[in-house]
Amino acid sequence: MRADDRSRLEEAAREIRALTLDAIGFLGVGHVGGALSVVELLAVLYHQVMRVDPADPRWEGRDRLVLSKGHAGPALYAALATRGFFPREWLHTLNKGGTRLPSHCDRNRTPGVDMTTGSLGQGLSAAVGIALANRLDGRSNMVYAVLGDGESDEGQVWEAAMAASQFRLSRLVAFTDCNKLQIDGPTAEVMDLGDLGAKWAAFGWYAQRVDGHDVAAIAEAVGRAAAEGASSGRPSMIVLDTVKGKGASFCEGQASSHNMNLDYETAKKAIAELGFGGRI
Ligand SMILES: Cc1ncc(C[n+]2csc(CCOP(=O)(O)OP(=O)(O)O)c2C)c(N)n1
Repeated sequence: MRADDRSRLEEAAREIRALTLDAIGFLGVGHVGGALSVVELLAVLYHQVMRVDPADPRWEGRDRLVLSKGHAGPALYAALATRGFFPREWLHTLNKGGTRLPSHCDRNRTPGVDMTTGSLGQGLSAAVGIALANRLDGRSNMVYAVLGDGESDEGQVWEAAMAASQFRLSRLVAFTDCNKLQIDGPTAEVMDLGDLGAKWAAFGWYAQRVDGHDVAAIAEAVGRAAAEGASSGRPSMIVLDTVKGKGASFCEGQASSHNMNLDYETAKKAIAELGFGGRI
């Protein structure tokens, strides 16, 4: 990746992180940890990889994203706002009455949200369905899905994995946000997933594992996934090594960041630490 692209994407990620903290801090409560761990991924997808049109969010030719770990909605809203899907001011309506930005993703409420999610385990099945529909319609759109590592305890994830492989969904690229923590503590203690990459490979997927906070590594892995799909027909899984609460010193790496009270002063301090004090 060119140095200017890398710094542009890193800046986008910093801004998405700051806006996510601002939105949750303004509300006072939310899923801080699992939102902050997918920020670099969302920056790469919405500012580099995905074909989307913010002026026409339902454009049929767009690539789709299913944020299966729908509790990370605030990070997706921040990414969509930076891409111009809606005014940044909307972020201060997060999860308030009448909002178009509910805590969990709702495709009928938010411009740019492609699938309603929040009930964990279901998103990959939806992504499989979208990819099959694209094929029937003769479209070449890519479909992306983002799963949590804790979410991967759900059996439905593995049913969808088998279906994607069986139907050779070459334009499906999924990510696991492997932040090693879930609601009840360390993933390894709740339900040890072992070598996730090996598991996905055993289900017939092309599996990679990269640093989920390195924008260049993510973008290059997505490029390899697309090339592999075109040549072998296999769907792709990119396991992202991430840190829950990444970039917020008050909660980084802590299981308690999963869903926490966040007063606005603490949020603003963390935003200042990111270099955005007074700028958002
Ligand atoms: C079917 C279902 N069961 C339980 C929940 C409650 N829940 C929300 S987030 C979460 C933990 C998910 O862990 P992980 O996928 O690792 O998320 P992350 O750490 O990335 O936030 C749980 C159990 C849910 N949303 N859906």
